[in-house]
This record gives sequence, C-alpha cells and structure tokens, in this order.
Amino acid sequence: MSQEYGADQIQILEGLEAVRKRPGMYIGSTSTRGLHHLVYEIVDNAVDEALAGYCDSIEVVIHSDNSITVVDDGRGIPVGIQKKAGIPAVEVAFTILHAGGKFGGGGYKVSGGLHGVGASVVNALSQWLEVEIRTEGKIYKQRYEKGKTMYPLKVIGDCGLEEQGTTVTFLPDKGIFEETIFDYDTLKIRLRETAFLTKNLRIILRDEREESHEHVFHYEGGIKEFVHYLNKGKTPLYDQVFYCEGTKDGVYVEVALQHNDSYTENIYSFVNNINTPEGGTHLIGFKNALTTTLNDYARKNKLLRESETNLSGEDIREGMTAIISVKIEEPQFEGQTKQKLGNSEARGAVDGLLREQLTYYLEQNPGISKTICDKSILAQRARAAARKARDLTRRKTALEGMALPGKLADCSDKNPANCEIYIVEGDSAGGSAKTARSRNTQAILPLRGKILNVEKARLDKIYANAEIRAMITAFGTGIHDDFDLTKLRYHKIIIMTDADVDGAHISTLLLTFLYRFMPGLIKSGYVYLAQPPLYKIEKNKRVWYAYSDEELNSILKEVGRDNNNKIQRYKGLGEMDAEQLWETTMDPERRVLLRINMDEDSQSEMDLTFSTLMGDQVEPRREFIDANAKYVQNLDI
Ligand code: 1YM
Repeated sequence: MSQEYGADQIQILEGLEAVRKRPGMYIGSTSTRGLHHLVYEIVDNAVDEALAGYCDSIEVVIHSDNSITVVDDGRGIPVGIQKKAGIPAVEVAFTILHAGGKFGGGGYKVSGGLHGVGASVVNALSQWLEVEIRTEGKIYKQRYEKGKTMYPLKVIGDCGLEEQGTTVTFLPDKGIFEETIFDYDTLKIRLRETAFLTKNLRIILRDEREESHEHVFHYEGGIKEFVHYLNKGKTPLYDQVFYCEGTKDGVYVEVALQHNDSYTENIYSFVNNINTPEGGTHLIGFKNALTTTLNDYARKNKLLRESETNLSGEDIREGMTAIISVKIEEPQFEGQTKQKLGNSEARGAVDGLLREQLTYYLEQNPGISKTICDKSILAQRARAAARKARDLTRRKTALEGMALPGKLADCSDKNPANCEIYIVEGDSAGGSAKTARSRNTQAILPLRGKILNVEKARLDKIYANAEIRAMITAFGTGIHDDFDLTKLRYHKIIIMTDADVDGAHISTLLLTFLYRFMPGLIKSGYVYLAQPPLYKIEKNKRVWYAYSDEELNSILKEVGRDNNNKIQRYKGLGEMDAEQLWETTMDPERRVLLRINMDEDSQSEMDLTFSTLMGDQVEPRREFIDANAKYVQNLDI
C-alpha cells in the first residue's frame, strides 16, 4: 500500500465518521423520518437514472429483518477505476462524502436536500450495505460495514449482456436511529408520488415481513394522473385535466390542473422530483401566467365587463388542484429550509409555456373556460364579502380591546408556555370541565354542536361563524395572512370530545379547521386530542378506568369477573362528574393526550386525507375509512 493511498483512506474514513457523528446534519434527523430518508436517497439515484433515460423499472423490497433492497435496470454504477481516487467509481460513490456530483453529461442531476451525497451517507449510517452491479455480462459486488469497505470490488458471476442495473441492499444502523422498523405506508406514499412525477417509470414496492403487501405504481399520464388522484374525493368542475409540457431556456416544464367545487387551493410544486413546499420562481411563473391568461380570456370574451375589476390570482385558484414540475440542470435552493427554487430562468420558462398553452386550451374549450371564469367571479364576490366580515371582526376586536369570547373561561396565568385551552363540545361537558379544571393554567372554551365544515364553506361564511370566531380570538394568533404564532395564548390546544362517532366527527371538523387555517399550530406540535375513558369499573369501592375494550378486558381479568363489578360505559363527557373528568382526562399527572403530527414529507397525502374525510363524496370516504379502520380507532390522525 502506497503512502498516498493510506492517506486517502484516512480521509475517507474521517468523512464518513463525520456523518456518523452528526447524522442529523446529513439526513435531517435520526427519527423514523430520517430512517425513511435513507430509502429515498438510494431510490433517488435510481430515479436520476430513469430521468436520464436509461432505467424504466425500480423495485423496493422491505425484508423481514427490516433491511431494504433497491433494484434498478439502469446502466449500473460505473465500476471502472476513478483516476483521482484510484478506486472504482462505485466505491467512490459509496465511501467518499461529496462524491455525489455525477460524472459525465446528460440528464438532470437531482440535487435536493443532500446535493447528491446520498449513497455515501446511507452507507455511513448502515450496519452493512451491499451493492451489486450488472454490466457488460458481469456481476460485480462490494460490501461495506458502517461505511468501511470490506473487500475490493469483485466479480461474482456472469449475466446476460442485456441484463444491466444496480442493486443496493442495506440495514440501517440500530446504534444511530431511534427506530429501525420501516413503515410500509410511508414508503408507499412517497414512492407513489415519485412515480406520478416520472411518467412511465414503474415502481414496485414489496413487503416481505409478516403482513406481506405489494404495490405497483406506473402512470403513463404522469402528473395529469396525479391531479386526477388528488381530486378523487371531490367533484371536478370539468372532466379533462389541463396538461402541458415543454422545454424553454433549458428548463423542462410540466403543468397539470383541474378545478373542483371546493374552496381550497391545492398546488404542489416540484423541482427535479423534489417537493418545494415554499415554492419559488417556478411557482411565481405559474401564478403569473394563470392570472394573466384567464383575465385576458375573460375580457376578450366579455365574461368580465369593462367596469369590473380584474380577477385576482386567489379567485382563479379557488378549488384548483395543480402540479407544477420542472427539471433543471443546476437548481439553486434558497430560503431557510432550502426548499424554495431560486433560478430566474424557471420563472420565465413556466410563465411563457403556460401562457401559450393555456390560451390555446381556453380557446379550444369554451365550455370549460366559462366554467372556470364563472367560478372565479363567484369567488371574487365571496372574497369581497369575506373581507368585509373580516374587517368588521378586526374593527370590533380593536374597539373592544381584543375582547375574549364570552363563553371562554380563561386561566389566570398569562405565560402561554404554562397555559392550555380545552375546546369542549357542548355546554354540559363545558360546565363539568369548568368546575374540574385547574384555573391557574387551564382555560375552557365550550362550543355548541357541530362546527362548520370548512372544506365545504366559503371564506365569508367561515369568518361569520360564531364558534370559529370564538376560537380565533381565544387563541390570539389571527388567521391566514395575519397568522402570528408568537401571539398564541396557549401552548396546548386540547380538543376534548365524546368518545363516540359524533365526538370523532367533531374532532375531525376541528382538526380540519386548524389544518387549513392555522397549520402552524399543528406543525409546532401545539394541538392535542384528549382521551376520555370509555368505561368505569367499580369493585369494592375501588375504581378503574378503561380507555379501550382491550383495556376493559384486561382490567376485568385482573380484578375477577363477578357480580361485585359495576361497569359503566360512558356515552359522553357529560355523564362524568367534574371530579371524574379531572381524574381521567384533565389532570396533567394522569391524563393521556394524543399529539397531532404533520408528516411534512407527504403534504399532498395529508391534504387528500382531510378532503376525503370532510369532502362531499361518500364512496371515496367509505373506501378511506375501510382502508384505515385500524388507525381511525385510535384517532391517531
Ligand atoms: C439502486 C440504486 O444508484 N443507480 C445508478 C446510479 C448511477 C448510475 C446509474 C450512473 C450514473 C452515471 C453514469 C452518470 C450513479 N453513478 C454514480 C457515479 N441505483 C443506482 N445507476 N453511469 C451510471 O451520472 O454519469 C453515482 S450514482 F458517480 F459513480 F457515476
């Protein structure tokens, strides 16, 4: 071994050692989110190969020991010696940090969060990793343990000349991750999205653990089918999804959109298949073109009179589902979280292409165009009414000096970090809760009956709704553009409803409202569900509470099933007296709270969940509830 080679090796190990020391810096976290990111990193390399036009099938397998295999049918990672490092390119890719920058030209380099350092990071964080490459009639193999090369790349057999591709198998390091069990549904959602974004690519996901599953994702229509899928639970206003694609200034652009009869806008933008939740230049180009083109069309065809003001972008986007996907050679990501596209050429490319193609589409489909314009004009009127209602609320609160809602029993402590607010269904439960609470830190806001379903109401109605206004003023944060998390008056917002179907429905309505109008509360982890017990068991003056049927059975087993038992099934919170409510559901020392999480990796799926649960189509909702029955029981949304 030459001196230089030794020095290089040391440098390599130091590189990967840094990843093992600070895994969070490279994959975001060591929670299950980070764990799943390992799979995405390897899959992304295969997707890059598909985008470059060499691979059309990717298979992902979860093995029974929770190791993962990813197989593609691309060219295979190069096995030739890389001059600078003196080792095969594949070994460079897996053992040298920042070796992600691909060699050779052509195609689009996906450089999202990790800027292509994916393979080496996954290797560093795996107990072991094996790579197999099929190329030019030979099968090559190399194994690493915790990032260290176990033997030089070797040939382990022959294969057909046409048989080519890469297989990577790895086992995440238990010493690094808090959790090493993969969740099938999490991978399913992400891989489905990837397949939608890569027309014609076939992605197969298979689970070899106890409950074996398999899904195949293959969409010839790409993002057009994605829009269709996202509008599944809704009523589209016209059948045909608008779709266009093209390349301008080196930027490949695809846009798909369709309106439905709801009032929410669902727009997702992607750069090289990476979600850009904060948007950026491509999204600005999209919004510009959409607003200008529709206003031009509406004026030209006298759908908008001269005396009337232009439609705003928001009016046109009401009830619209859209995907904007661009592929670009050297994406620049900006903003604090690096999730915002900065390349100025993307703006012009999307704007130009969409203007051209949408104008043509509107002219060819006058029926659809009129539907879109009519909907936008209605939205414009409703928005004017909503503005009035909102200004009124603002002025009122200003006049009354931020008067808190009359029904609110506030707490005396004014430090938000110590304070919690219980949103309680019904006056009677509200009454018990007010008696039961610890006045110092617990506030109670009783709501009457079912709150408004915000998925089915326009803004003006939402702002006019008394229960919703009560929540907005009690929280103190404001809403929408005025939302300010620092003004939040309670760091725990606890939804407390009956443990029955109606209660679950009310919780869902409340969560939908919070998700759509104050997502910041959920993202920051301030929203909780209280868990009232289902049963009270009494025997010889001793009392137990059970929060599920299983718990009831195990308590009965323990105390003995005989005539001395008194079992009471609680139908509602109102049946509990204040003391029982305190003991079981409100006492911070004894209660169980479910914190509501938001999976930031699959925002489109989260939107779909809410619109399916709260939308107006019965069939998709039933399918959803059937498919998720085991989760719904826990209400762990
Ligand atoms: C299951 C994971 O990594 N496939 C894959 C990776 C590469 C190539 C093909 C590839 C890329 C290029 C040329 C190029 C990578 N190569 C490298 C590096 N599947 C998986 N398939 N030839 C083959 O980009 O020019 C890194 S990834 F750097 F070694 F070339």
